[in-house]
Amino acid sequence: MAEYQLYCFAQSGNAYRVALMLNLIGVDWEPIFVDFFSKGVPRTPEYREKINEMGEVPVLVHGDKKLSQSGVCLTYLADRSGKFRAATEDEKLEALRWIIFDNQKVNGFLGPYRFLRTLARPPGDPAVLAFLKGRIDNNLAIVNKRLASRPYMLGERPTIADLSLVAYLYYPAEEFGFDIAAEHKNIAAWLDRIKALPGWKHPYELMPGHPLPGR
Ligand SMILES: N[C@@H](CCC(=O)N[C@@H](CS)C(=O)NCC(=O)O)C(=O)O
Repeated sequence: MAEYQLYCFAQSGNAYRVALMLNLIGVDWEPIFVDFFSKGVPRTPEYREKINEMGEVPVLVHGDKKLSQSGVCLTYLADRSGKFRAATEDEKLEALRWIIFDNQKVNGFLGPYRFLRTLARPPGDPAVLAFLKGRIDNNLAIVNKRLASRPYMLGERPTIADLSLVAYLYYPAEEFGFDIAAEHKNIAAWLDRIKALPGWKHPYELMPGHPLPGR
């Protein structure tokens, strides 16, 4: 058994944050496939009882520790490995600030938007999609502006704030119906910088479950 296990599935950008971090820090890890699309596993009482009472992936298992919320998992891995860590107290607070903004407003809207537009059967209500798209454009512009004057979210080096914010940003543009990198040039350059880090892999390479059967 690998040192770390990650409950995940390929389409989950929330899980990708942690899968990517595990790969970038070069630890021994393995994915445990959670069948969300055909079996709704995270919604089952068994999953909530045994794996995560919040009914979500990712869940990171390390020895007798079982962690959920990608921001918590990233913090744990950064503290243990010393990599992608926010170093000073100010930097830690700054990383947390961006992780919360990301979870709620950047990928927190982008994930449901892509799900409702492309993956849900039946697809979501157009009015809901229009609301989400408006918020996404606004919030990606905030990140793009931030990246105009620094290579990474906190400054000169990549941290867990960056690894949180890339959650859904490498998935194909067709899945969103718009091209994030083409519309936000600083985000595009930043995504390329992160992609060049040793150990980077695409979410569909890192986590099981792609392509979805019958799609
Ligand atoms: N803030 C959480 C979000 C986790 C989350 O929403 N995960 C989705 C998959 S992408 C999930 O498990 N959803 C279960 C459901 O909708 O029932 C994190 O960052 O870990």
